[in-house]
Amino acid sequence: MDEASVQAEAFDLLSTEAKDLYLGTSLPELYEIPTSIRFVRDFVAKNMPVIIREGTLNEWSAITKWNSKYFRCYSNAMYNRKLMGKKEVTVAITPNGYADGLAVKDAEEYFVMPLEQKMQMADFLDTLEAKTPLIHYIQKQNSNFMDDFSELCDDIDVRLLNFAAAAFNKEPDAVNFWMGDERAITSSEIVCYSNCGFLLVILVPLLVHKDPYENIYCVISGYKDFILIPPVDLHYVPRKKYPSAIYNVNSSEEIFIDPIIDEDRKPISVEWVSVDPLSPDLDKYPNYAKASVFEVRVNAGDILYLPSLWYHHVRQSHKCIAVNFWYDMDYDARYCYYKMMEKLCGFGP
Ligand SMILES: O=C(O)CCC(=O)C(=O)O
Repeated sequence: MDEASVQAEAFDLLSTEAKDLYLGTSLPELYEIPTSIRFVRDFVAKNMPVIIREGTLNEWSAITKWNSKYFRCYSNAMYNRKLMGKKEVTVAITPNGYADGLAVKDAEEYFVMPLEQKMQMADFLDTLEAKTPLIHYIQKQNSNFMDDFSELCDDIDVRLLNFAAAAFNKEPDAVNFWMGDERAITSSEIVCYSNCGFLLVILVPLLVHKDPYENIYCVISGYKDFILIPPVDLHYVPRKKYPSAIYNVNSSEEIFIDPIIDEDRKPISVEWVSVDPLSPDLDKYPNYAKASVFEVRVNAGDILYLPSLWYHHVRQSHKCIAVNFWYDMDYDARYCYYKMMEKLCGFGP
């Protein structure tokens, strides 16, 4: 057998063993907050997602309070404090809902990031209600909850998530607020490779991606539909380098794809997943059919534990509101094996 066939057989073995031994065919669900020991033992240690259902978050006042009317208020005499309506928040804007994703300019496929604009929360809500042609999504993954939405902090009692902080043995690196249009499909990835060989680390929202974070994802209103693929299947998920770009507006307020170039005017490239999980091209990527693909709806009041390095693709109901907590992953043996796998697949820098 030649080297490539041995390697393909080894990858298949990894995936079938994982499926048979621990992944199974559907994701586990719990109906109460686990102890941190149980959470570590049954899920974190196995790098296995779990959904905690039955309105686990119902004790957060956010569940009843957070809606357009509440967010539109800009002062509350009773508490003598400012509320959200006039607060400037950062909003991602795209023509197609893919903030980010692949888009074609002059017959070339680019990886395109969203246009980011600051606007008052009330104006953002107007765009959602009007379903404007340009798609608006609050999805800035820089711990935007702590800055743009600090007025809402009292509405979520983070002590409920003590089981996670104890399990990960750290506080979250970022707390992100998500609200947007049902046409938006966004998320984030943290690796970008410049063509000159330097590793640039930038935050770019992406279509299907994986994060170096343990993710505790809490849906407050509406629902989110996740498509999840485990990291042991990375060899079935094709990736490619694309020139990167960002949506921009011209003087006539028209949105266009603006390539991102380095100081030598060469395009900065980003490695990204080339398959669309909503309609995978199996003629082009037949191995993708062998991946374990889990689809799960996370409803208001539910928590999803999304372990580090799992590929994910996320859609949502209109005006869905969520908050998530990113805890830095442990860079342990599992991470080292993962990096080796990436190298064997020809991915990475
Ligand atoms: O809710 C979304 O749109 C994406 C969430 C996500 O990608 C993440 O939490 O890592």
